[in-house]
Amino acid sequence: MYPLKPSRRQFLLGTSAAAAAAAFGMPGNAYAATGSGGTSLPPDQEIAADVRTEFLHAWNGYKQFAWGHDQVMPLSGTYSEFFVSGHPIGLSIIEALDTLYVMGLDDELALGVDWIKNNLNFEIDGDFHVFEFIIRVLGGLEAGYLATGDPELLRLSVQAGDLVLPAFTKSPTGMPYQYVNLATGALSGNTPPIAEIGTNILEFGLLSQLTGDPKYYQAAKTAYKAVVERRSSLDLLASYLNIETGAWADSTDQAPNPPVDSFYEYLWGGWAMFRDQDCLDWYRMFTAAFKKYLVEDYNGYTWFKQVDFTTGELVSRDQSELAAFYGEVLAHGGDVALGESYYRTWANVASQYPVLPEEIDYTTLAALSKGNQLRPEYLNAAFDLYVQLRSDVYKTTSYDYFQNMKTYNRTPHGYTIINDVTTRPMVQGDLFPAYSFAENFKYLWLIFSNTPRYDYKTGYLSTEGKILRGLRRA
Ligand code: DMJ
Repeated sequence: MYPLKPSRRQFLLGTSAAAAAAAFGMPGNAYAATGSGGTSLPPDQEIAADVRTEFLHAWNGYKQFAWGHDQVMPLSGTYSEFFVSGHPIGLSIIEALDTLYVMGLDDELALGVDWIKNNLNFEIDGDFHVFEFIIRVLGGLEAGYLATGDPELLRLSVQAGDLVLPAFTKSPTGMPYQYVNLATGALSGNTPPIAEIGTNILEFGLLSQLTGDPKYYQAAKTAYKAVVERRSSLDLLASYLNIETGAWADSTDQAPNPPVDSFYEYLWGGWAMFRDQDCLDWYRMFTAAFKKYLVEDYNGYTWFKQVDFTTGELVSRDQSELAAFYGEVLAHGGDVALGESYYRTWANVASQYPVLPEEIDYTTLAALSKGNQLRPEYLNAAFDLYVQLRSDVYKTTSYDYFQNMKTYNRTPHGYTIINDVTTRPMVQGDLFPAYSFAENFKYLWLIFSNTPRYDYKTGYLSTEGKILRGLRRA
């Protein structure tokens, strides 16, 4: 239990809104505009109970309209498949396993595991996206295994890993193809972004640990190394590589935005989970280059500009909401002030858009892409920064995020995406992305519940919110 200090309100609002805004690095009344209203938060356990209730609201919508399918469409009461149209793999169930566990929803977890054991079949003649399959399916099954100890989940994890491993081992460079047909093994897609090449060392590394077979870890490491070797003399990387020729397909370094974001996140992860010295050295090398060429102070806030990776010349000043997680990685890596500063940047954007737009022009904060796919990244950063630093400000901003979710994303049958966050009322879309079962509610729950089922000191989560270390068996 991490009780809120009586001084919380003072910390955020102080004797005047301006003083508090200054403490948080924001102009004027920016914070009050987030909807916190200046009131103290309810007790942690009350918030946690509410989070679980709202998670169940989303889960029950999925059970009612989409059980066994990949994703629920809660407005129309229908469903859609994520990987291959017409071929469900129960993705939302796989993504939810460890969330159900840490929330103590053991009956629901048992239902989910039962469905997987009786129905999950990877014999599908269709192209599966290797990166998404690894972070969502392999990671989800592994976390489900760690939560339950059920050997069938380990068997399925191994099967999942073996299905995508040839995307790496049959590539001439060791960098993975983008798609694999699960029934035929056919590989396709030869120019992935580097996030798709590097975001696998956690899931593959864990699989090597669980099986004692190093081949998964080695494949991930080979792929990582192949990208790092192609860095420019400035220690910068572009975004897309041809994995057959090894040639870059573009010239822009856009870290930590997609589609390169988790490439850098997993370098830190390779060190944090496996004490891989190369990963740490590479992480430090790229972070130093970011600080030199990408990081800039613009209108009083910290941003990452996009530059030519060979010259360092400015390309653009856009920022994706998906980059908002990066403050927690920086803090993990020892750059706490920079990480907190980048978080404050996004808190300021959140003070102007209660649901963040997918992409902004950071010179004006104008929304370049006005939707929001129920994105968890800003909350992901708050969770990790809170666990690292125990500063109440991350609880308060998370609470605001939760209240805004309830205000804008809630529907009678669950939660849904927003097609336009700039209108009032906001325009809702019709999808509950499966990752929100793995991420949004889990981060909120872990922040406020202080659950004994998670070890806050040693825990480590994947880019998809899967708890790959730190689950404590009940
Ligand atoms: C998730 O699938 C993961 O967080 C991934 O790393 C990037 N984006 C989505 C959620 O926005």
